[in-house]
Amino acid sequence: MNIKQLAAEKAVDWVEDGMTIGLGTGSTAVYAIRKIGELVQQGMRIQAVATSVESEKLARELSIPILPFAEVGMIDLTIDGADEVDPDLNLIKGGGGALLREKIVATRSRQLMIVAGENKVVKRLGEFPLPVEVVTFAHEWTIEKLASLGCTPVLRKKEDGDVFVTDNGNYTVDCHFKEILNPARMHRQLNDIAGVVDNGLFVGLASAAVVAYNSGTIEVRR
Ligand code: ABF
Repeated sequence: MNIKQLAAEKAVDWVEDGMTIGLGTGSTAVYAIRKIGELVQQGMRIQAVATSVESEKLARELSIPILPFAEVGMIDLTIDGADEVDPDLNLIKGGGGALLREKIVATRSRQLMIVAGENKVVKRLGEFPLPVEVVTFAHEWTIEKLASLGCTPVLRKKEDGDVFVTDNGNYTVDCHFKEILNPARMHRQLNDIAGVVDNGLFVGLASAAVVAYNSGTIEVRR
């Protein structure tokens, strides 16, 4: 079992009958979704919302009941991956291109449990380029504004060279800061830029992180 799978399947221990679950996005979250699919096959009654088209497709293939958003009160537990986790459980997310739906689901969740291998744990956020979701209209101007915050912004492209488009029809700009000294302040500065939809800084949103180490140990940080 690899450490992504170790962390993800441990987090599913907190899934209980009757819960509404937020399904994350990315390769680590896939392990959690598959484990939840097994619980559903064994008769556990849960319902879910997904943070991406890709995760919803997998959930439906596994017969995990998907709830229309209008019918969701609060989400009991969201299990999701991350690109970086700092000692305060602040995160960089969005490497998978799903930051907007992930943040919307996270802010509707009683608990956001992050699942990650030890390689995602950092002392300070920012070495991973910070993803920022921007509208396509005049995105060149938005990119210039992002640069004025002290990063090197790079419009995300697909392998075929076309511009990556998110599930929401927007673009993603990867902002190379090297380090982010004040994530809360940076989050506000980014979202104050006209054209920015949201950014991959998740400040004060995660309630726990399940971290798996190559040694085989699992740590639950709260
Ligand atoms: C998603 O999972 C993203 O927010 C984050 O970038 C990604 C991490 O991917 P992986 O689990 O494949 O490392 O939630």
